[in-house]
Parts: sequence; C-alpha cells; structure tokens
Amino acid sequence: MILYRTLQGNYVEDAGQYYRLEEPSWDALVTREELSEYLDEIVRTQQTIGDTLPYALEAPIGSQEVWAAGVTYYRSRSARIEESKDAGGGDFYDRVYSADRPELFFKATPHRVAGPNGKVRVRKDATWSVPEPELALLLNSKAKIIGYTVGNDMSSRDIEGANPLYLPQAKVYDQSCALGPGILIAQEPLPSSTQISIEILRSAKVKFSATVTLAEMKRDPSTLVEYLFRDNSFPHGCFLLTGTGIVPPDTFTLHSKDEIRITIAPIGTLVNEVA
Ligand code: DO4
Ligand code: MG
Repeated sequence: MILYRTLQGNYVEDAGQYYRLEEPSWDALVTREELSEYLDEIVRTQQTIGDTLPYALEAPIGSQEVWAAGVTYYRSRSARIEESKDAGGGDFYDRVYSADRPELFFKATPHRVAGPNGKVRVRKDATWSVPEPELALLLNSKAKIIGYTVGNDMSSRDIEGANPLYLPQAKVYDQSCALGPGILIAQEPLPSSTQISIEILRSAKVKFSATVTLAEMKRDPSTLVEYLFRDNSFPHGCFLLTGTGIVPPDTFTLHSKDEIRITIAPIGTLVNEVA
C-alpha cells in the first residue's frame, strides 16, 4: 500500500486502486496507532475512486523533521575522502565508516523539501553540486519504521570538501531535499536486493545513471533509527535518509534544468528538476 498526499486530501493506493482517506491531516495520519490496520480497513470497506489519482502529488510530509545518515556505503566514504583530502578531512570519513556510532545530521525542515515534480536547488555559492539518491524511512513518534519513500539529499561537494565543519551549509538550504512520490507502508524491512537507481537527464539525454542495492549499505536501518532516537523526541515522527551509495564522477556537477529521476521499485520514481 502506498500513501499519497495531495492538496485535495490524502489517498492510499492498493493493487492499482486509489481510496480517499477521511483524515485531512498528514500529521494525524502518520502518527496514528496501527496505521497499516487502519489502511487495510479503508481498502476493505471503502469504494475506490478508480485507478488514477486525478490530483498533483505533494511532498509526503507534514510537520516532520528530515534527518540523514552519512557514509553508510563504501562509495560515499571513498568519494568524501577524495574530495576533502586537501583540507585534511579524509581520515574522518574512514573512521566514521567503521565506527559503531553512525554519522547522523539534521537535513531539512518541511519547507525546505521539494515534492514530486517540484524543483530542487543547488546553492547559489556552490560550484560542485550533486543529488544523493537515498532510501528514506518514515518513523513514528515511537521510533517504529512505518514506511519508506525515495529521498534526495542534495549536496554541495565543494563546500563539504573545503572543510567537514561546513557540512550543514553543504547540506541544509532551501529545496536541498526532495521526498516522494508516496510512502510505501510496510511492516517488514525492504529486501537487501532492493535497487536504488538514478538517472540525470540534461536536454532530454541521460548524462549520468547508476544503480545500487540495499545489500551495499553498511548499516542496518534499525541501528540508524536507534541512534537517532537515543536523545531526541519526534512528536510528529520524522524522516531519516539512509545515505547514498551513488556518487557521480568528480567531473560531474548539476546544471539548472537538469532532470533528476530516482527510482526505488516498490515505492516509485521521484522526479525533480533543478531550478
Ligand atoms: O559526511 C557527509 C555526508 C554523507 C552523506 O550525506 C551520505 O553518505 O549520504
Ligand atoms: Mg547523503
């Protein structure tokens, strides 16, 4: 089942059919006890509105904060060691890759998040910017993973590489994050064979594409969640991006009007244009 948010209300899709949810508040919906049982009941008892959703999708977020994990894949570790070696920061990335404590950082408030088909941005003062395609977890206030969506952790590699202490500036700015298209409601972890794919199109031609599987993630999502909730409370739940396993070659930087397409098959494709 996939949960969608639109300006005309919230919907659930099951077996290709869409159902309208009475609950207008996204926060109330995602913090609901037994969300998946509630959705099952809707699908069993309500009339479908058909096999298409006639409304534009919004980012599947209400008041939730977005947090992110870093250096959870070997490719991220290596790319960051390389980008920060002149600044003497490389050793930190190797150490955090192997440490018990993961890297967790604050990523975005809801107004910084672009939804499906919305625009993401590169920082005005950055010269080297990339998307980071990541599996995003939706957690309720009790630290339970209630679902999964596609996330884009837009990053300014020149700023991050100049000094690791610039990480918040490299990561947190207006429209630095995208989420969507909907929330896959799942009780079980996604299989390790799940693929995360990205395509970046420039003038309708594929400029970069790559795929990674969750099997390459070094950390278990549940460990990331446990660290995040150790001394933080999230009354409306929160999102946690789980890190990128895909980094384009160093010669690549995003341009205005590039189209970023990130697919995680059971969830869907998140499409965003660079402003
Ligand atoms: O350490 C910097 C950020 C890492 C990150 O965002 C990632 O690995 O996805
Ligand atoms: Mg990232």
